[in-house]
Amino acid sequence: MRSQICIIGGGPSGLLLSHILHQAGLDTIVLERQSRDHVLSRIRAGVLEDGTVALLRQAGLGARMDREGFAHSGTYLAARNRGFRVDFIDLIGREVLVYGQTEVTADLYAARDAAGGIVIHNAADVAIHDARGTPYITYAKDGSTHRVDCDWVVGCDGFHGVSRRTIPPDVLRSVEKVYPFGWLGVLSRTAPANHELIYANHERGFALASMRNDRLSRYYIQAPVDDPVERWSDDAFWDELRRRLPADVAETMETGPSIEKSIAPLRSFVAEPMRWNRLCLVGDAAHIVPPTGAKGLNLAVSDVHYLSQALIAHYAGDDGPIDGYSDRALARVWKAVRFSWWFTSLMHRFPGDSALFDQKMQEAEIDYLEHSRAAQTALAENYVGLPY
Ligand code: RFL
Ligand code: PHB
Repeated sequence: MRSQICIIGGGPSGLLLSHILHQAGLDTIVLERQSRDHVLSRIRAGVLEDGTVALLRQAGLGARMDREGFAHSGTYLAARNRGFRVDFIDLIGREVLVYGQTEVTADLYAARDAAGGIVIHNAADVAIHDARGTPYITYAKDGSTHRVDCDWVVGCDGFHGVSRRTIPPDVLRSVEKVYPFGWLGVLSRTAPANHELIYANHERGFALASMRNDRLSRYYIQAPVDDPVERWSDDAFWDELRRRLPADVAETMETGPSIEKSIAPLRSFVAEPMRWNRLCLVGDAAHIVPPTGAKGLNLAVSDVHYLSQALIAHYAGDDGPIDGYSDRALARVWKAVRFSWWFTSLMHRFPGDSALFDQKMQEAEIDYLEHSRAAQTALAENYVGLPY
């Protein structure tokens, strides 16, 4: 097989890139290790920046999102069981949309199907060859090895994928911070605790009240990353969540059986550069942020924006944008890494000797945020999303 661009990974990055390039008349093949059902069953992000929403609409992917997504013009921050609202519209005149990554991915698959796009699932042992010259990819499926020749390889294969590892270690520089805790997440068919998200700082640890729709809630609590999920009964989860949320919310919130429960580690990670010869990296393949700022999926979308423009320019005879892709994408990535690190540091309990001092500093900063329009504006700008 031959394709101008071979995309490894059929998550949101790979599918969106494939879709936008197709609309510009470029041909792509997407190779995905998992089945489609597996990709669509992963519960992940829930909050879309306004720039992400605009890009999805522009790519013709806005119909169901605009019908079923929920515009949130603010969010709540809480400390010591008391919350206050940060009003995005009042502060910066922009807002976010609550629409799950699962739904974005389903819309992308529907759009690729309608356009006759090629997405090969259950592709095992994907390997990248000759990325320095004329690249080709090999993969195994149905008992035989297949080959795709291409001009460009794009690694959209997430943190554990093969693409980043193909770049020689003397070229790639990785920077990483692993946080000493994880997030225990629960999805339940219950009404959301509040009409907007609540990010809660508490002496027992962070908690987040989020949602997917009127009858589907998503909650997280900070927990030891090596806690076995089975140790957390539903009752234990709800009791701990209620202890950490604002008192008025905890008293009235609906609880019920969990339909998904998992623990995710928290890390900040950036690999530079995001291009090596004919191989480019996009999304989680190049960078990871802790979920506190809701930035991961949104960064994947901004990478797709820069790279799609760059590849379109390349095929029109202009190599300036593709030569600048890595620097351009990373400039935005680092700012989101900073915001996610800051918000994580502000809201979580860190083990260690200075725990009480750290807690006092957090409470003072949250108090400052409550009463300073300047501080709230900085939060709102970053949360709703920096410009492309
Ligand atoms: P993905 O989604 O990981 O997709 C990569 C795809 O590549 C496939 N793959 C391979 N295919 C072929 N060969 C190989 N060798 C392969 N190795 C892997 C995988 O099967 C997969 O299908 O990366 P992508 O597309 O870059 O998208 C990134 C986002 O998924 C991620 O950043 C977000 O989910 C992060 N995230 C959040 N982001 C937000 O913007 N807002 C949020 O509110 C938010 N909340 C979250 C999150 C991530 C979480 N977890 C579980 C880590 C909440 C959580 C709990
Ligand atoms: C979610 O709803 O899954 C979610 C929302 C906001 C975050 C992280 C996750 O910051």
